[in-house]
Amino acid sequence: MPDSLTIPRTKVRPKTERPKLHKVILLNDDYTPREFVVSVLKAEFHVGEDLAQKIMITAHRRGVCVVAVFTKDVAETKATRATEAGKAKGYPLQFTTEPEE
Ligand code: NFA
Repeated sequence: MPDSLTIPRTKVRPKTERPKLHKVILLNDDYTPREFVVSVLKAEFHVGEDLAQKIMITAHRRGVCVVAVFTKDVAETKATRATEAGKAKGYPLQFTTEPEE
């Protein structure tokens, strides 16, 4: 019998699938104060003042802005926590998630 049929491969190809990333998206609204949006971005997403301002103003002008990407669970947890932070103050602030292409 030829070796190719009897000798098992010893070099195993490491098959590590990357988890699909999900975007957290900030939605604009007419009521949540800009400074509050910035404070939530800093607290929940650990971005600095300048980037938080940039994300907030982009959502304000364009309607939506991608905040960051994470694994599905982390994205959903952060979006929920950030939305709850607004709700706790009576604001309609909303964060959603969607899978990356
Ligand atoms: N549009 C809000 C305002 O003018 C600010 C805002 C920005 C809210 C981004 C939500 C998201 N006060």
